[in-house]
Amino acid sequence: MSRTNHFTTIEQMEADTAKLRETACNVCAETWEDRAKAQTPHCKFGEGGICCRNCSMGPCRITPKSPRGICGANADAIAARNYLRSIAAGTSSHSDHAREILHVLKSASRDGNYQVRDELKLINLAKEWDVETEGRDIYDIAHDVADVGLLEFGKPEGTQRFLTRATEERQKVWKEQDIEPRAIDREVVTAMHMTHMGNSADAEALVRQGLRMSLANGWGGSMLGTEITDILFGTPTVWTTEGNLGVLESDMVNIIVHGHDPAFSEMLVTACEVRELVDYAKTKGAKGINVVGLCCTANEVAMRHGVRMAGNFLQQENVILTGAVEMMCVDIQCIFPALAQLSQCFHTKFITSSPIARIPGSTYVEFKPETAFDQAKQLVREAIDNFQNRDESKVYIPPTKQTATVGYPTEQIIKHLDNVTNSHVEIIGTYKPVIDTIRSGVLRGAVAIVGCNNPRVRPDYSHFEIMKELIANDILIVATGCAAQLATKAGLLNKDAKYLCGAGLRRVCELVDIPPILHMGACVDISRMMLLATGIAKDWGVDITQIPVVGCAPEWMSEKAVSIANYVVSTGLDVYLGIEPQVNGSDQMMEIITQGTRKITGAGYIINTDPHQLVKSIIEGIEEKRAALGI
Ligand code: BF8
Ligand code: SF4
Repeated sequence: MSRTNHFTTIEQMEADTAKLRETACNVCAETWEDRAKAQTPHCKFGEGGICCRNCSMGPCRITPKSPRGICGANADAIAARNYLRSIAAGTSSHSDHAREILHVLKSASRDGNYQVRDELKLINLAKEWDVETEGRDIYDIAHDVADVGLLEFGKPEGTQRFLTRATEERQKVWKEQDIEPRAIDREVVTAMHMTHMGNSADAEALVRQGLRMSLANGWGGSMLGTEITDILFGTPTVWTTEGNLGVLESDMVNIIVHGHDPAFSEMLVTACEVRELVDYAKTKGAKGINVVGLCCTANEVAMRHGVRMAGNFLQQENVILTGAVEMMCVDIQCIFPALAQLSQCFHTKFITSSPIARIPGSTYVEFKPETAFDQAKQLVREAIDNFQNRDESKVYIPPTKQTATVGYPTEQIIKHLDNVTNSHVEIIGTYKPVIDTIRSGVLRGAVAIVGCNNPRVRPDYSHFEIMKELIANDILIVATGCAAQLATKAGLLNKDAKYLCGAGLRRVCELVDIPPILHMGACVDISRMMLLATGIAKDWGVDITQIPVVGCAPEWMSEKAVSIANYVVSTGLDVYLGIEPQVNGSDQMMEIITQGTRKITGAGYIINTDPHQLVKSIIEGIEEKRAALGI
């Protein structure tokens, strides 16, 4: 039985989790709720960012009695160095992900495991990068494009190629402020060098490097990741799918793909469709193979194949706790090491696949582009063989799920706008229709809601409250990552969510035939949001800092999110945070991240851990931008 309402409340989601925690209790397993409790209260030095272990004279902790570390570094220096190191880790994660995808493009061939699916996007990128295209084989072009892309990581001279996609005003700001990112690896290495013992102690200089390095992510690594993934696997299109635990099937072989790198999950999804394997599943008593996604992988495969989504970050243990998962295959990032032990309480096979994410207790199958499809088929076969080991006495699948319309990269947004402007040739292919609705006040503005969920606040609650309030106030939302997953679980990606909107947004949803929250993909796809905001500013003819568009990460937790928040601020958009960055042990750092960056990039953070107050300040911020534009 499925339960599909207009939307699923947080209380319903929590009730499902409570049932699954009973299962955890029965199999003597712990979950993040238990560990979060055991970790509370959190270390105040860590929370404030004022514990330094950058050399072995320490660790040094800042207190009123000991305001300097042994070397003399104060709270400002230590908090800023720790903050910069977070941005370095986040930038590295997205960018290394992109590098892997570029290597996959390098290995692509007509008869190999990976092909070029979006030739037009490849040709356009080749032209943007001055790679010869005339009369050449598409794979020769692809390999040259991959080489040029790979050089973005280590080229000795010059800045990131994608910077020229930004508005002229942004390019000028980045140049004048000396935060134009050079090679991606260079920016990360510079950050690590700056934070080594005995180097920078100046908080502002450290934050400036954070801005520059984050741009190497948003307008470098992440943008590369998105572009090359589209070239290899196709630019996403609109799909109707479903989300939440109810997408697991009691009578099918359930295979979960979890992580971020689509090279792995794409192969598994394709393998699950192989006729011979589906038939094999039937010989084992299953009705078929049910492949579903978790976290950002879910976003990737939902947008390209309509694959259903089991949930977001803090749902990962719940999925195993259903007792109905034959295999969970993970690649990189945001994977709880706890999953290995938890899987052992059930029949679930837990497969790791990347040398970047090795987890004790997992079965490690290193995934290689040359053998990818055979490896994927072998894993699916093993999952099918495991179906007979399912212990029905441990199985409980909460029936809750919602339908969701997903897959709105910028190309799809433009296409939908074009559909309603067919008589006005001059605005075809532009954001002018949406600008007109913002100008006239039918829409007040737009908010990009991104990021994780986090036990520091009631998980998913902040997302839900903020989203409902924004759409009720005629503010369109674009979402990625685990925020988009919450919208999926809640039913807010359903076109019926228009009934929760103000009259203006509802009219837009009906006219353009969209839900009020547009699912733009995984966290690397926040680069798509940067291009969307850039396109709006260009078509409007104003600076990006002027448009009534902001970013919001209500429940962020990862270092990737710190890097993202910095590149969004560097791009000129304010970022509203529902979790405080770990720098509050330094008054100077709190001032820099909320005010100081405004003098550099024109934007900064607004922080409030109360979602109702946060959404109030978002709406006020949007109205202020409108007033400044005289609209
Ligand atoms: O990159 S939103 S918990 S899954 S970090 Fe992770 Fe956060 Fe989810 Fe995707 Ni993004
Ligand atoms: Fe202490 Fe300075 Fe070493 Fe940090 S770098 S641990 S503050 S002595």
